[in-house]
Amino acid sequence: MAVKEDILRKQFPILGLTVNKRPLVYFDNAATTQKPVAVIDRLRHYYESENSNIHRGAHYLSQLATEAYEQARENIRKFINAGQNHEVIFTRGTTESINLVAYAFSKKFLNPGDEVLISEMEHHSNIVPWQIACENHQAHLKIIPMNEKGELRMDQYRKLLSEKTKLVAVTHVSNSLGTINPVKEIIQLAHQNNTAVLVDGAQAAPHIPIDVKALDCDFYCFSGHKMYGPMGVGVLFGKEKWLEQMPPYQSGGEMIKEVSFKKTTYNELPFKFEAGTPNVADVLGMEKAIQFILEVGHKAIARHENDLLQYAINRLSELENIRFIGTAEQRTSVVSFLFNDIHPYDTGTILDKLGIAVRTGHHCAQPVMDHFQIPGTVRISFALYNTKEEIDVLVKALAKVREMFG
Ligand code: C6P
Repeated sequence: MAVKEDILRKQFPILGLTVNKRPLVYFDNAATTQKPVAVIDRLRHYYESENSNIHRGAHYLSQLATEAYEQARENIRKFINAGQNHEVIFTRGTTESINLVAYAFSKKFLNPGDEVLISEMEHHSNIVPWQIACENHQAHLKIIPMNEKGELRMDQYRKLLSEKTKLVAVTHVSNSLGTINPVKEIIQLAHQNNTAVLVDGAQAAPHIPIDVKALDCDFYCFSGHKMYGPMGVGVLFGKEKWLEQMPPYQSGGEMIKEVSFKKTTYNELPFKFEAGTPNVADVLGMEKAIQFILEVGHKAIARHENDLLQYAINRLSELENIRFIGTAEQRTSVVSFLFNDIHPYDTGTILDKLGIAVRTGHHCAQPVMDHFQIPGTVRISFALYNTKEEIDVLVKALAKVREMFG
């Protein structure tokens, strides 16, 4: 790591907790990461010294908060290498970002008989909005299948693309399998077919650099809380050419230019898609989280997390009767498994008694569970502050789980 492990961990106060009389081992980072002091302090500073509603305020605090909010937009634009500030829309998170596109893009561009293509490994947030959109516009939802390793079947993808395909929506990294999808190739193929692409980056943003220009994606979505930032805030990147043509998603204050009872005109980008008072504090917290990631460095993060992933796979493989779900060649930070025919929930409950936080169940990816014909998995997911010692603690704890369940 660019920063020493113990110094880095000290920046996350919650990691010092004991849970059930044991030092907390937090392996639920795909659900949400913990927050560094810098982010917590940023929120405090905002509410102590800057709090005000933004835009159109004549007073000092309003100008201060507006400047901070718009500077955050600029810094986040740089982080994802978007061309223009107004292509960065602040939302409540990935779910809202996808819903915005599913509603507004579909309203403008999806017609009866058209198709939307998603993959078998999507999170429910990138399935249900498209089901609803297809239902509303008499379009069809098509599914790119995956293989037994949990990799997308690109041969099938090529076959599914047709002149009817209006949009492809795929996850950059699978939350249940850890697979990193070849999104660049997916986008190139879609564009050759005149099809727009939305990338769900919820599980990518904390681990790999995002370059929306290099990807050439039409939309990219992520959440602050999965990348060391606050909950309740996220980003939708959208190419200007689409955002300009799409109708508003929500309406009210801020998104209008002029309102009369006869006719209302809409504000310019990005405000057209930011109705109501925005979540200023959490946008600033997310900006701080991004600064934190950049300070540690993407290379150092990747090196450390890949080390952890490899170490976890090796150590867990020493256990008898462990079945890994998701063994893609390209993967990051997630290990999903079943252990000794013990129900994942039981494994998770015993691990919790031993101070270890893991997630169990279908991980909001029920089609993935259906594919593998399982009820769910035990999922461990890493962040930059996890250690190999914690993996050793987990392996020991799993031996105890086996003793208890025979
Ligand atoms: N996955 C997990 O434990 P929100 O809730 O809007 O911040 O993110 C939704 C979402 C969308 N796409 C992917 C790939 C995701 O992993 C998630 C959230 C959490 O895996 C909660 S179920």
